[in-house]
Amino acid sequence: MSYETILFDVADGIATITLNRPELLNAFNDQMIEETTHAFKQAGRDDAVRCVLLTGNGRAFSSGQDLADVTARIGSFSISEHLRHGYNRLIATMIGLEKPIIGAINGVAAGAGCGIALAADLRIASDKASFMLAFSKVGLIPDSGVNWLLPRLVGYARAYEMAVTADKIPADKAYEWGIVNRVVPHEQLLETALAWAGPLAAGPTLAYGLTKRIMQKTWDMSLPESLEYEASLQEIAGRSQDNKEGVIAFLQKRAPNFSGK
Ligand code: T3D
Repeated sequence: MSYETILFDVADGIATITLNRPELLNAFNDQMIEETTHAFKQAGRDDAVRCVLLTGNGRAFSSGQDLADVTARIGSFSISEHLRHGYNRLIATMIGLEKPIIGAINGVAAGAGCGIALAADLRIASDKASFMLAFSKVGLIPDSGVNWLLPRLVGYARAYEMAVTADKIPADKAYEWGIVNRVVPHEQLLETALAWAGPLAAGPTLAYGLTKRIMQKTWDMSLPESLEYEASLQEIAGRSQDNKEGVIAFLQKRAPNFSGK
């Protein structure tokens, strides 16, 4: 598939997806939702990709749903169907992708753009970035996974505050609240994100993926269930080439050469 609304590049084990409608602050139309979902699926299928970097072109990460598109549809349009066929598939694809996703948040992440930023596993924010649940400004509830992802990161009170005020949470506050892992000067964002992605792309991809799977599932489990699930996934990790290589490398006092398998 050739892309028109995003850029997609694979190098050194890292797939970089760049949201690319800068004149509209990377607002999502249907084509961009479709292409971004396709790119994440492609990154999942390609064994050469072991880490994904998601960022935005221009001064925003994403301003969320393209509101001009919404206006054009009034009358003949079901939001629930739009979510089911669009954002829900994108978020589920990101969450289900068993490779680390780094969000390099270059500017405002609003509405669905905020949900998509939150669906990354790690977030590095430029000091110009901000997070905004713009939904209530247009009379909507949060969607795109926000109601599942955000309270888990910041707790109910802060998540609800963000939803009802629609205030922009600047990068330093987002760091303090646990929304982002790092804040860096704007001009160092991509360089820092790539410096983080490099070692992840050379890491034990299978173990990283299983870790992502279990850390999402244990929210709904009791401790005994979680312990049992750990044991079953560790059985898989423990049979991997990377487990063997990691142990041998340790004993030989050298850096491991992980294959991701
Ligand atoms: O249909 C469904 O499935 C429902 C799903 C909904 C999910 C959602 O995402 S709902 C929330 C949608 N997003 C918003 O409500 C945010 C709207 N944008 C803003 O509030 C502001 O643009 C920002 C706070 C993000 C940034 O403000 P600022 O002052 O830095 O930029 P600006 O001047 O407002 O925007 C620059 C241009 O981008 C401007 O166009 P112009 O005047 O230069 O021709 C603006 O209209 C355009 N733009 C920004 N956001 C959107 C947009 N155009 C369409 N859709 C947008 N979301």
